[in-house]
Amino acid sequence: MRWKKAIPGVDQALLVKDAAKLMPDPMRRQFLRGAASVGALAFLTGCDIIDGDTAESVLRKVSDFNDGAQAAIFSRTKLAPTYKESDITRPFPFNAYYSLAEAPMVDGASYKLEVAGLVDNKTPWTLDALHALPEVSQITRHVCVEGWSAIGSWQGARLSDFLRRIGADTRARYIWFKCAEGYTNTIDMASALHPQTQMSFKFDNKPLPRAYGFPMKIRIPTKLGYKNPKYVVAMEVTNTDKGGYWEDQGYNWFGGS
Ligand SMILES: Nc1nc2c(c(=O)[nH]1)N[C@H]1C(S)=C(S)[C@@H](COP(=O)(O)O)O[C@H]1N2
Ligand SMILES: [Mo]
Repeated sequence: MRWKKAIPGVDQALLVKDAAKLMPDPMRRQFLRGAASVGALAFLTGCDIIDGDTAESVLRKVSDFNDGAQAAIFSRTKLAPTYKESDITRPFPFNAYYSLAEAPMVDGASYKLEVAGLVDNKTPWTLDALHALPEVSQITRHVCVEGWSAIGSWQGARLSDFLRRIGADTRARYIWFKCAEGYTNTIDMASALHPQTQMSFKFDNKPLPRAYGFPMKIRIPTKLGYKNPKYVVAMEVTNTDKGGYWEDQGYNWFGGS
């Protein structure tokens, strides 16, 4: 794992434990129960602690973490920080539970996004129809629990716009996503309706490369990387928590704000 090299000479597990001690409850309990890692610390402090910080400065950042910052992270309505074009990490990392050579190769021409559950209109969506949705753009930080983060640029439709168009029952609790290779993910409705939650079709203003989830990924800058499903082929609006690939293996369900 890349993060083992993050801070030379510092035991990452001890650092994470020390940082947790500085956190107020219930944040501490939530953190320790869930994705307690250097990556999650980076997410919580809003800093890229991987790029050359000392253990001391990481701990200082956690202890400086005031009520305002916490409200920003745990509120589902506040916006994630945005960045400049020149901040984009190049090359942007690929990550999955397999190598890039094994990543799904989805055929855009025959692709149809399946829509199921508590929605008025279950007609599957072609890529052309999806691309006709009003476009929004964001440059935000993607944080992986494995201990790296990177700034990327994504363009696509607001997921909330899409949900309105299909007549989704937005009082439902969850949205479940299914990906081409079998990865799955459940998110809460408030996060789905967050203004920065995006159905992304482009990375850096170009069609989403295969590495980053062609033809569509769900980009949620208020959540950790594993809550951002790539190669999405189906979604279901539901009141049943159907879990997800990493959540089922013990990662924190919320994975962010
Ligand atoms: N379909 C699918 N989506 C996925 C994953 C995956 O393995 N399969 N990995 C998740 C994790 S842990 C991360 S960090 C990001 C990586 O996205 P990237 O390759 O665009 O950096 O995708 C997330 N979404
Ligand atoms: Mo990740």
